[in-house]
Amino acid sequence: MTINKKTLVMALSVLSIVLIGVALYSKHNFSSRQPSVGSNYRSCDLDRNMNCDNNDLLIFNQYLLSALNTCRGDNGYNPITDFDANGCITMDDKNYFLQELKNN
Ligand SMILES: [Ca+2]
Ligand SMILES: [Ca+2]
Repeated sequence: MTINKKTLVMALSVLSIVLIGVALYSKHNFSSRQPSVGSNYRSCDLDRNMNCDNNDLLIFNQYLLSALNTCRGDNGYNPITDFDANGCITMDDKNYFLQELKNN
């Protein structure tokens, strides 16, 4: 791929617009900043290190042990473990998790 000057200028303009937007956005939200769940992390990245790996599998297994066969509203229900979002924690959720892990 060849990058001509016009493309480069356009890319730089887009980049600066994005940067200004980000700057304005973070300034605007500075006082009311909240951690937004699942914004930059994949759902299989349970320890939030930007990677889906064996550590996440270990964490998932721990969650699963305490949450297996619970449904929304039950004691021990953990929505992080509900990968197919059907409101109950089953072995299906583990399969979904493993699939997501494999797609890493
Ligand atoms: Ca991880
Ligand atoms: Ca489920």
